[in-house]
Amino acid sequence: MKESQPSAIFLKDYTVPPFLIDKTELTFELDEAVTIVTSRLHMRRNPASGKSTCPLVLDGGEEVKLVGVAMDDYPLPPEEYRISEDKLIITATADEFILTCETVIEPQNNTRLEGLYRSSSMFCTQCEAEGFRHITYYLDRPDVMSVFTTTIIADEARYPVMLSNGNEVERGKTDEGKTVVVWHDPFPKPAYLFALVAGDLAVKNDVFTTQSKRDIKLQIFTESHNIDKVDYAMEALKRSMRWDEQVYGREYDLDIFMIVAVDDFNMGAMENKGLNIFNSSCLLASPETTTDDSYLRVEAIVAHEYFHNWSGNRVTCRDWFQLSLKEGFTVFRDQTFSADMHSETVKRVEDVSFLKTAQFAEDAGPMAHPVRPASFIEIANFYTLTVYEKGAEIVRMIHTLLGAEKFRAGSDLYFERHDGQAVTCDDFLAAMEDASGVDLAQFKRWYSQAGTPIVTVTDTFDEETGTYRLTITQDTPPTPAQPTKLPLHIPVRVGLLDKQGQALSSELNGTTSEEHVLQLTDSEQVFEFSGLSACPVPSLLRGFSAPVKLRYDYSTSDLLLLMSADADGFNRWSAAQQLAVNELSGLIKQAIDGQAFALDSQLVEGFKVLLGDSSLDPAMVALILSLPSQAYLSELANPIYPAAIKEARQYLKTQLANALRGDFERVYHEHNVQGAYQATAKDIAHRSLKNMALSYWVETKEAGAQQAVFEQFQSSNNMTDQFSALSIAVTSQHDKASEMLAAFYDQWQTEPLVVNKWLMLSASQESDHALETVKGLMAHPAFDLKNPNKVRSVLGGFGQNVAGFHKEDGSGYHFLADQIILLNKRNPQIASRLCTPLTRWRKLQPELSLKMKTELERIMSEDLSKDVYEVISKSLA
Ligand code: B3K
Ligand code: ZN
Repeated sequence: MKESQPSAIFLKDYTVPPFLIDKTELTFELDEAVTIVTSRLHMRRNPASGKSTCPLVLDGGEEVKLVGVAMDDYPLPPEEYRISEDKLIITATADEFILTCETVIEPQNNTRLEGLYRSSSMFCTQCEAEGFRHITYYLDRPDVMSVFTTTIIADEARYPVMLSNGNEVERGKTDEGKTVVVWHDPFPKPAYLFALVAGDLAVKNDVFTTQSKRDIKLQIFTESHNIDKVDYAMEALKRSMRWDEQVYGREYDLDIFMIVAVDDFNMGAMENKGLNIFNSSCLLASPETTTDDSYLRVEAIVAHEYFHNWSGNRVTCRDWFQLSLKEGFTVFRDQTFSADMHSETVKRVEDVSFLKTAQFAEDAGPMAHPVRPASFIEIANFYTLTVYEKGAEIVRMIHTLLGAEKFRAGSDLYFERHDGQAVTCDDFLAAMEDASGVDLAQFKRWYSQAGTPIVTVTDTFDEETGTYRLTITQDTPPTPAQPTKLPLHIPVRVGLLDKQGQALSSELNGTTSEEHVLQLTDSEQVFEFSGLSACPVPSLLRGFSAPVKLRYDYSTSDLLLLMSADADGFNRWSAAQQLAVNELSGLIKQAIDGQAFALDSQLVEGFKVLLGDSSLDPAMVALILSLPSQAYLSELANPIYPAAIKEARQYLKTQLANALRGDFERVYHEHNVQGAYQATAKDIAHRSLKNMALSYWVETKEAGAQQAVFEQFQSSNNMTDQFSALSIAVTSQHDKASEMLAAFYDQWQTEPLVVNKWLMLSASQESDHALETVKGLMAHPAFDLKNPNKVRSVLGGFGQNVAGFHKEDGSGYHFLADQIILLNKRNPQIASRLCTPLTRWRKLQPELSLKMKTELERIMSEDLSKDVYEVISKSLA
């Protein structure tokens, strides 16, 4: 352990920057050995700061070597500046001046993948949140916005493509014959949106004509062997540009929009102004190599990054505590876009299912934090499901409370009022309030209060008056640093059904309707619905109108009714999930207690009706049939018995398979899409139901089903079907599973993105020697510790491997801890992400919990990066 540990910074300590940078001129001399970066910063004291004498303190990384520094072109003598760890401090400055710094970096040795680094044979950057300081000294904070001009000097033969933000304004040669390209971005931006790319890249060109009839040049760059896989992303980009005009009235501003795909990237993609950089796994797509899920992901991420051009770039964050200002809003925008492109209900189910599994778990763990955190040690740790997904839920609730029209007026006002500014979540809410007249004062607490509220509903019916009363309470459990909670403003969308499943109209507060939005603002409230002739079945929290845990004592018959008849598609799924959860809870308990399994047959009946109803959207049927995941059941459990959960799920799946074997076989054949692959909602829906049916049918162990899996694996013309067959074979322990895995690798070994899927699946294969398998994968030629996608595939796959990861002797935890220690210094962001499964230790069954804790303590005794230190220390606190 280090002598002094990293400390936290606090939102309450925010002060405006003492200096501003009006113009930033950068020159990069790119070379394999060293890269020289020269900056000319046109600076002045910030009149708003009120500090007229303070020194100038610039951020830098420890690896940035300062060669020279000059003020208004006069070199500064050593006594006028000093370097202290990661800061360059200049003692005295004028009120306005040009600061020149010459610095040297070694991008080829940058394994953190923050700042300027190499991926394959190219140079690329990642600056959000605080990567720019690893390039040169700067005021690396989002409220310092500057107009950037970037000159790139490099050898044309190796780097024929040289890109930065904005427009290319000049191209020429140096005396030594190197190529010089100058880019200028007229829109002031914080350094986190800076980007540079240089390499030997292929390009796909296109044009988009905006609503005001401006032609925008669109370019997607990849290494040449991938350029045949960008057509889908290009079409998705054009759909996004049109959608943002139509739904938000937002037109693109520059004359050119570029995207570059790189193989080595810490996360999905980055919205740099005019030059988005993508993890190739989130951009490339072809029918043979890409699954339906990945197609949809490419579309959603292309849209997300594009939408940031307004929600993030034109209007940015004042400080990193406000991260959800741009991320929550942009996730909401991309979710709505995907819903509009495909099926609204399917999209909502997928998003909510993810939120309830992963964000709820985060909210219940040691890293729980508000959507606008009050403090952090390392901001990179706060690109979380809470900031992104719960942040999007907050924006969705505002949309529900205001209605579509007023919400649009609010977003128009927000963009108009704050264009070119760095602002706060409060500014966003103020625009929404001012444009709508809706009071969001209490609602604001959603930004500052962590934890998932529990909303409990009870009801009574008065036969005489025909009045139905819902009593609703809310309670948010304590989270780290927030022991007590205040009531939130929670919109609860409710409909009522009669016992035949017909929608009922009722009156609430003078409004008669089949659906009401209840405004829950107190810790307990009563809502009275009148005009009813019998006690209804309530359909609560329709569309998941708030990110809460709903408790209502539904009978099995109520759930079956909602599942088959509710007007709200989302709640049909939700009822089915609840039925399955109820069933599984009993089975898990039986597994823990070592009792024989006993199954209630109601779910079988429900599923039978579902499988026989050809009027339903096959994608919805597939979602309803997919049993609650191991991860979701773990989130619900306390303590978690991983093996019991797995056993119970497996038992239920097999029982359903045996009871409905004929239905699954029939549905499998009925939904077998023929013809050329298309990533359309319709075809995706059929494939998802077909493969869901196959995953059940195979559990019967019938020869026909085994054969169907093998044939589908061998003869599919698309990756969705081939990979589904392979996953089904691995999960169901098909006789040929190992043979198929080997064949799959042979077939796809030259396609890294497919190999990553193979790594993930191989690492997740349950067996007593899973750990040896994973160690073998890490020694495999296809593995590369420097590549985050590969690390995520193998260790992510292993994390889902119950037999391997949760082995009783603790060897799975020990192994993961070893990898975290190994990556801690090389790539702190990835190391920190790998800690997530270990943060759940307090909820695990006692024997496993202790073993996990031991590993956390072992990691804690190392010399840790800020990233890993924060997660581990908070987990042990
Ligand atoms: N804004 C980036 C995330 C950057 C993460 C840095 N650790 C991608 C996105 O959310 O669009
Ligand atoms: Zn984003």
